[in-house]
Amino acid sequence: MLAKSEFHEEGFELAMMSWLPENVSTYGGQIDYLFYLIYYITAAALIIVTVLMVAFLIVYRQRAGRKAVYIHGNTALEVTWTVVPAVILLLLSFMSISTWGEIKIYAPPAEYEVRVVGKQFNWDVFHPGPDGKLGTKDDIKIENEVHVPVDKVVHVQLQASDVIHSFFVPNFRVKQDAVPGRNILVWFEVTKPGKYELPCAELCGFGHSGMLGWVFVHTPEDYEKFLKENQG
Ligand SMILES: [Cu+2]
Repeated sequence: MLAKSEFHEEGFELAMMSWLPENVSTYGGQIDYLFYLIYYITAAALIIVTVLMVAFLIVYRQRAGRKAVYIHGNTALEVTWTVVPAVILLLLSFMSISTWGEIKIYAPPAEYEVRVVGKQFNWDVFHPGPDGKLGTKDDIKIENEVHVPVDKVVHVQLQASDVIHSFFVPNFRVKQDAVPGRNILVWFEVTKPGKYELPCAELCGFGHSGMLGWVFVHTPEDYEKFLKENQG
């Protein structure tokens, strides 16, 4: 298993030739690492299988005077092509477990908290008001806009009021279903201020394709400004 620091090695960043949206979250590198690892393994398998198939088609094609031979299989070959993919799959599972645990199970303590409720066809977002606490009278409710500070652990209490939606922020490498009747914790820490797309990634009805929100990641000064502008 690779140490975490290796995820950010320069050589690796170059080798990825990323065509994914820019990663701006602390754990995005680990997701991308696994994504590209699986991508390159499957690409290699595709190339090997295709080349062999074409080669066998040509080499063993029907020709005058050549008789087909009956063979009963090859134990060594069969063991190899069973064991090698099994070992690769096991390795991938073990490598994914720690990343999955870090993102989905062991969230670091919240430094900022919002509540996001998916409904047909909007995101209702509740921010803590001037008292800094979520779930109080001065909460700031905005449709389709999530405002969070940069470099802080953000907890999202994810809910849905009608059908299943999916909270998807490609730049953060975050995707989580919002399920009616459940409160699901999503967390992230963003390293770069900006405005990032938040589409609903679960077909949730006729207005699904228009269900688009934005996550605004603020510097501390910008966040103060947002608070002032939205008081009361
Ligand atoms: Cu939706």
